Amino acid sequence: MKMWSWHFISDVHIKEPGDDNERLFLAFLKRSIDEENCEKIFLCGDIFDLMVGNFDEYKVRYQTCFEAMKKVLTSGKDLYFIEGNHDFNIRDLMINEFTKTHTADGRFHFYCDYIHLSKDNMKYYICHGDMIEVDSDGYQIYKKTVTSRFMKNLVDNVFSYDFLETLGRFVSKRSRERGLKAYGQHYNDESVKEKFRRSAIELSKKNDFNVLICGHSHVKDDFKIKEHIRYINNGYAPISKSYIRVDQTEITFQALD
Ligand SMILES: [Mn+2]
Repeated sequence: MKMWSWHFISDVHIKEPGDDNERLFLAFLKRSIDEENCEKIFLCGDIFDLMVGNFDEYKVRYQTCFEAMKKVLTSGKDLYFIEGNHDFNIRDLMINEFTKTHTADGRFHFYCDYIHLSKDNMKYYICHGDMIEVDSDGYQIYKKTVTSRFMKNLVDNVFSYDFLETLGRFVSKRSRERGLKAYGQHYNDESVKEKFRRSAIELSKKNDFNVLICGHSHVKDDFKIKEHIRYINNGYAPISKSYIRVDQTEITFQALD
């Protein structure tokens, strides 16, 4: 049997070029590229702390990250990008960068919502996590609004990059302050963990999968929903300093330093 592995990371929240979070992300990509058996690399949302709208300025600002992501493709591996709630409305930016202007041979895959994949008789449901969270009706309405066609047009054609940068930093700071109160400072809050387990259970009632891999909660978890159904969350990457590795025999957290 051919050896293979898939690597997953989310919630790195890179705030600026050269910060520790970017270093963590680059270490993840390098490790994945260097592992010969690694076939697919999944970026499951909130890789960037703020990336909204199809602005070329992001390619300049995060040039190192974009180059490293290209390297994944030139090394012959598949790269999957799922939008998070901090990096969204960027489909055109990503598709242009990794599909049209680059010889990616169909290895770059972009998703706004979730991915369903099967391998060796196992079914995987992969997403950021915000859209599966239970008891979040207000958030779902907000998400529908900010990702609507109207808002996308507004962002791309009316707002400027500088204006969005300023607004984004303000909103992001506010949501972090609220997040800290709601989710606890140490990212291992039991009530958040319990809520996401509940969300995973609900999702498993309506969708057929063996493994759910997501992020968003910032709480690391590995939970057996029932026989042959499992929920895995890598948590907030700068704290967990790990990524998820799946291969033909097991699913593990791998340390990153
Ligand atoms: Mn998130």
